[in-house]
Amino acid sequence: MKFLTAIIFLSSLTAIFPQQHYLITNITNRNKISLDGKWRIIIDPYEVGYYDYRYKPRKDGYFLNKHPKDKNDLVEYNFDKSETLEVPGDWNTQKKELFLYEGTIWYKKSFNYKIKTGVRTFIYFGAANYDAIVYINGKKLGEHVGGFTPFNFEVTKYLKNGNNFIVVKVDDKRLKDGVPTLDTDWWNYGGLTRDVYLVEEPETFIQDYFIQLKKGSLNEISGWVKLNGIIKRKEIDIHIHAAGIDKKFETNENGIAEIKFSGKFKLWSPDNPYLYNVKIISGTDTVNDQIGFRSIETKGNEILLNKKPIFLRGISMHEEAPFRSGRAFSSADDRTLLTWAKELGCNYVRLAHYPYNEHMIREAEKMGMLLWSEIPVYWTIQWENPNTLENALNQLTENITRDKNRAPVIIWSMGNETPRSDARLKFLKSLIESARILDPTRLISAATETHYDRNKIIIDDPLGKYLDVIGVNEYIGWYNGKPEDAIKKEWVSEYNKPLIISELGAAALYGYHGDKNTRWTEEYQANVYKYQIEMLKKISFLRGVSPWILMDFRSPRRPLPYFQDFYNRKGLISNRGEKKEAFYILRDFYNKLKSN
Ligand code: GCB
Repeated sequence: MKFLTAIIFLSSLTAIFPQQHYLITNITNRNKISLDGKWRIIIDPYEVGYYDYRYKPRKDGYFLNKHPKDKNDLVEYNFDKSETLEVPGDWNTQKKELFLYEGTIWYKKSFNYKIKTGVRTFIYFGAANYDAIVYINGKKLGEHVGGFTPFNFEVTKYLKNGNNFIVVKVDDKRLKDGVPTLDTDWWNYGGLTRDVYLVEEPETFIQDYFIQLKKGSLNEISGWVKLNGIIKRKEIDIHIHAAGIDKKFETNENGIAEIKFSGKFKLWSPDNPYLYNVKIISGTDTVNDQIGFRSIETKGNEILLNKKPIFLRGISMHEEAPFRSGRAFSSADDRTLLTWAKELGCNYVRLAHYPYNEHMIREAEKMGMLLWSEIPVYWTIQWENPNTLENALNQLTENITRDKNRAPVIIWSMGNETPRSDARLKFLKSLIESARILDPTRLISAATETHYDRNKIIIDDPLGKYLDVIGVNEYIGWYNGKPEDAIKKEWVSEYNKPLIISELGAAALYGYHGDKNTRWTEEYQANVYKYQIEMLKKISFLRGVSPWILMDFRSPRRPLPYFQDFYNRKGLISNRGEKKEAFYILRDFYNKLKSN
């Protein structure tokens, strides 16, 4: 990219997403103080802490964290005498009475702070589902919408020496114009579901950067570094000791430096997930990151990783904690899930249907697991509503901003099973255009639906034209037809592009046995997998598959007593970690593919 093009590119980012340039990336390696642990909470189904009795926002809401001035003063709440919840963590699985709760809960945390000169402080939330309004010492910092992406606010001028308090109003009411909308097949886990930190930075600091191999190249790095602060023109040093790189660049008056250099890199791949320590220095700020370099492209029907064709042996996931069935929030949760995927023979995981915790991406990076990363544009959202589009764009931007330097992420998915219409196409096209500006190196996909003409399965969704890889969900043998129908199907595509079957599957209750025609038995599920595998082998343009799903997960759409009990049972592993028969069938298929 020529310098001028880089500037146009970077200013177009700022123009499209003016509010987006606030996110501090690489939180893993930042200088931070954890605010995890117990937070005081007030459950507020009527939002009394926010609205007065005329339903107008109150000036003296719960965010003031008031205490009576004297014995005559009326204050009808008290955080200090209230219950607590653990952060990170969803509220539904921490208290029985909150299991089905959807609404507002106020969180409060007090902490001691010592003001340091020359230090700017930010509060950073890994995620809050769904709408969060954040206050510090009674002052509003801002609001964030979207339950699965990080956000931060600067708090420097609001902090005091000694005791400070943060109040967050978290509301997880489902909304018709939201992203996702009212209807999903997963639990609406509410709360401060991910880590919360205070991040300390110098006056001018390295806020964000893009240091990746240029599309199609195995040795040229192309990207940028962005400073945040007053002294904008500065020198930037980039050291990659293990690759013998030591380069200097200069930022422009907007604090942005274009980065370009070549090197001989050991390439990151599932077989060799090699990470370089990349050190970025600017004045008094130094940021380290562990970055893997690899290329990802398509050519005709092929997906090329580091220029070589690859087949994605995958599995879909939800961000659901193994054994305890709540929102997963720790590296340990994520390692368990990824280890199961490895045992299954996977080199790839579909992180459905929303952005996961940064821990998941970092673990996959170390373990060598390729990833599909998605935003919750799910089923039927409001395609014609500009606010819904802005919301989706915002979530997409935050997801890409956070993970654009992470090697395992190879695909950005724009959504799942969205019904065909002109308005939907326009909506998704604008997401795709933005994704390509934000990250010109990765592949774009979406999980689409096909149409059936007797035994023909036809891939002709007009969205396909704008995707690099076509994702298709199909449930032959569960929602459609009989398991054995799968082998009669002939797949045809209007696009000369790689296909990933992004979902297939059937449900089974672990330990429930019977003949292969009996629903909910492990035998039924295994039989679906057997026929599906036979079908997959015959699709010449198939380059990956991520069956639904690694582990049983909670869903309000699944009330059938005994078999479901509010779990979607399509897991190859139960919510208690027990492997069903179909697990071994898929594992054998993957093992054979590996040895080919
Ligand atoms: C789908 C959806 C997924 C559901 C799954 C099911 O097509 O993409 O979110 O959970 O089917 O089990 O029905």
